Amino acid sequence: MSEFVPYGQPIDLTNCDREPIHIPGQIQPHGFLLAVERATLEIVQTSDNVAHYLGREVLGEKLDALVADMGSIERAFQRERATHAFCGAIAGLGPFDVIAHANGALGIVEAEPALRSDVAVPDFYSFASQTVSSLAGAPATTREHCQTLAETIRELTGYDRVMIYRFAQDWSGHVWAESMVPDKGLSSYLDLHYPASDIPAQARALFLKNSVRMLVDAAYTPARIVPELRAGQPLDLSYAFLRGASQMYTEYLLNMGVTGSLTLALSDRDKLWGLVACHHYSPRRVSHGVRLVCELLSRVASLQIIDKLHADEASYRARIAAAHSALIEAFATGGDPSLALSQAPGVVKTLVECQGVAVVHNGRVASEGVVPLNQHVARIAAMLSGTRRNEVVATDNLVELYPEAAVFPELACGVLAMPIPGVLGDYLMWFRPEITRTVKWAGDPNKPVSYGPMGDRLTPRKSFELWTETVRGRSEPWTQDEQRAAEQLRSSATELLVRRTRELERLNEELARSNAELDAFAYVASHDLKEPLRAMYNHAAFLLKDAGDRLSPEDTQRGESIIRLVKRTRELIDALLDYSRAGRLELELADVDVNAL
Ligand code: BLA
Repeated sequence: MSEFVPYGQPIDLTNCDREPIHIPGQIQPHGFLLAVERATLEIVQTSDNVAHYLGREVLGEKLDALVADMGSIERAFQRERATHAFCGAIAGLGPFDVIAHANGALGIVEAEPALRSDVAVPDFYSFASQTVSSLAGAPATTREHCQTLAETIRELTGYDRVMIYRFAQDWSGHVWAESMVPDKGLSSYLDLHYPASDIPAQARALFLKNSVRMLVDAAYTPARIVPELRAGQPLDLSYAFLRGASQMYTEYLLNMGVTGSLTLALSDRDKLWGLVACHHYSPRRVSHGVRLVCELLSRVASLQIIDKLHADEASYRARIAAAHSALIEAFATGGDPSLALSQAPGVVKTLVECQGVAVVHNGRVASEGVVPLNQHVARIAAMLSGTRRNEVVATDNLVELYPEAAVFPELACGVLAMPIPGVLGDYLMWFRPEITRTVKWAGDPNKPVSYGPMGDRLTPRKSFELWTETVRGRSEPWTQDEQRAAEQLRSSATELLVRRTRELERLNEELARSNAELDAFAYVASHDLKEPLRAMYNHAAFLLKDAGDRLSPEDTQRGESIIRLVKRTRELIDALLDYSRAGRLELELADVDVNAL
């Protein structure tokens, strides 16, 4: 995080991401605050509204002179997290909800008049535990789960609107679930997106320290901490419930017409993943007990939701694995994998979430779903095979790689491209459109009620516009699982190709071996055959020579016939022998009269 603007310096839209909100120098006035030396219990700082509650100033007094139940305060002083010490009297007045925590050498005590309207905490606990078990049992989607949480929190707290706000990787966020009071004509914020700057890093960090945050009245008059500084330092209120709010936030709320808010952290161990944001259109305060129950509920629900998200991710991975097998089968069938896939783009499309898919094979494009024109797809493939050969390429900003993509953001701003092994320039491509095309923008629920001194920036409308700017030309990014899916598909396909090449080599070798065997056989056979032929020739020749004059002309002819046939047979065997000798008949070009041929 960047360094804080020094305490007391003015904050505006240019430096609000560095506002030191943990040292606001003031608290909300629905309670009062005492800071004491833990060692001596001397009250060294107070909020300047103490007299309003206690009828007098108490600075310099001892805390144990005001409070009867010091034991529970001392116990709370052992902890950094603000802990409910007791509900009871202070200085003979009461009852107050007293909350205390330690901050270095100081102990901080916060007191809020107890709310008479409160339902007993044990009732809330049983309500909460019922809700938790019904959430656990429900076979719902993650979003439905969030919806249940929003409805439960609204029922529990009575706020007009309860939203589940979910952070993205870049800390922008969107309203994921919403429950509204039905009879106030409120319009929905569901699915609206906001930039990271609306809840800056230091505000998010404080939610990990204190996961419940109530602002009773955005138009409050602050109660100042006096004395303002001790040893030159302002009082650190990171863990204090009464901590005064940033004007950036109060003005934001007032511009929306919202006065009271309650915000609860949704985290996964030490990572904030969302908020429960409650709005009320008039000032609203709920007791510490109700806040505790909400906190408990949010913590448990957060774990359940994270669990469900992990399960969703696992089932997406299983879906990817199934598609992977189907694709590999398509690769394996037939002779030409690219061709096989170009005949089955529908199978390709099932691998990852996308709007469309294209198979590029020998410069030709087969597609399914929404994709850019074939000529663009072919050019993207050619460009990638030139610059990123053999690489899986994933981008949520296609224009960066292929500037012409600027003209079709609704078709493709993101591409996941996988070179098909074996044929240079053949590709599988999955496409996603610009994020804003997939975002719902229903009516104008963000119409501001008023503008404060910072103008129209602190309005959801302006925020949404700014968020839209940050994602212009970008698609939903490809997750690691999705990129890995393409990598794995490529390596499986490569493996398949290698295996197939090896198989071919093996077949070749086998063929060569049987050829050699055949050669040997032919060689031996021809020799063996020539032997009796030679004998036949000799016998016939001797017969003609020795008994020539005793033979009839027919018998002489027959004898000559035998000799001719033997010669002919020998020629045939020689031809076979020539063929069977390695290299076969080698033809010298000089042997052939090409003209005559
Ligand atoms: C705080 N801003 C917040 C919080 C929310 C929002 C939920 C936490 C609330 C809390 O502390 O109780 C934003 N609230 C929203 C949004 C919606 C909503 C987006 O209901 C949409 C429906 N805020 C700005 C800008 C700045 C800024 C431009 O919009 C300056 C960088 C600052 N927001 C800001 C600060 C806080 C805050 C400093 C912390 C307030 C505090 O704890 O004092």
